Amino acid sequence: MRQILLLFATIVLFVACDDGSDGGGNSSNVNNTSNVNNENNTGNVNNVVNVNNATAEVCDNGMDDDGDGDVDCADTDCLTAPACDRWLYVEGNAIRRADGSRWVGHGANLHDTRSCNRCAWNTPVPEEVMRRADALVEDWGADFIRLLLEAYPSGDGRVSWQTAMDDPDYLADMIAIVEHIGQHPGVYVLISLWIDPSFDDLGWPADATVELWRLLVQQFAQYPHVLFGVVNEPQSNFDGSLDADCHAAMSAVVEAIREEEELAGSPYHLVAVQGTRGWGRTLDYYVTNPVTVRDGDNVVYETHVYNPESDFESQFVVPSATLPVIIGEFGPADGYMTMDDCSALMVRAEELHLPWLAWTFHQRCPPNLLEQADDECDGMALTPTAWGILVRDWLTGL
Ligand SMILES: [Ca+2]
Ligand SMILES: [Ca+2]
Repeated sequence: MRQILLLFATIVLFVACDDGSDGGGNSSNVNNTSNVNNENNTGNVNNVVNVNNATAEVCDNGMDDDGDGDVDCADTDCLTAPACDRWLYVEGNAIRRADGSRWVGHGANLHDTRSCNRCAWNTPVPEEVMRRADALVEDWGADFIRLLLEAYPSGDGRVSWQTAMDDPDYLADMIAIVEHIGQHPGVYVLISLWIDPSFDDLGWPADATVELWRLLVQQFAQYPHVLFGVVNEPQSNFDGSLDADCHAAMSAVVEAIREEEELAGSPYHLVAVQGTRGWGRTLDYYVTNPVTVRDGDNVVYETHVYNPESDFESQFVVPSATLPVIIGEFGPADGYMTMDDCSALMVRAEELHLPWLAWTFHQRCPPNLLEQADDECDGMALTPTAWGILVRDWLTGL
């Protein structure tokens, strides 16, 4: 809306300044007639627009200046305002807010409009993703969301499936969703490439992934509530023999992100690199070989925990002693992790100040936080499963 108002203002200004180019002083001239109307007719629609446009939101005065119902940092006009500084930074193994306080976000994974391939066959409904984000924040108490971008190499009947590089409408939807999440004060969103045709056979980023990240950073550079998650899960490599190669592939993306941020003149966002093996689990290699791009500034390390409590020590307790660690996924999975293990994780993560994201705020992408219901792609009842109740109670109790 703000851009439309500015456009109106620009048209009015252009008309007002145009009378020198057509011989001047000709009262029958259409442009001059417009000038008269603008200056004298207070009922003129353009003048009304100008009045509104002149009252922009001031982001630190405690008032709703532009009358849209949102005050200061709660107003989207202030999303990138210095007065509402939401930039995070890494210091040692800690993630901190701009004021130096420790940041420990908690929340869940949230799928894009394709919705874990459940809604890729329907017309995209970005408002549904926004509605779920709102419920996660307002009803469940989350202040951290991992937004999962999914794309496929071919449509196979899907309505929506291409990457943000090839589908401008999809990219526009993702921008609208990220902006919407940013309207919640203090809420952060980890934009994560979850399923992407550019990944190689081991789920690593490749050249086309780097190019996609360049585009995404160009779009999201100015948003301080945004973190970037390079890929989903580097797979296999169980003996770690490919760790150095995976590290190099991750570093290439970090390098490209930093280059784009520097071009955009933005601070460095937190960039999450994922464990080098076992479906993103293992952070060992980074402990001895942290990412060194731009001295490793604002790089964080993401692990996915579907493991018994006995694995926690090696999986995130030891790595987080020196690295800033984010638990990007966890949840009950038969044979891997019980509900009790999940509870134990939340206790341990709290002691260690580790952000976590439960898997997943969805009804068909197990372990599910939501029960299945009608109208899954638009308006479904958001009823928690037993796993959902455990997470919600933790979030609302924190
Ligand atoms: Ca204000
Ligand atoms: Ca306002």
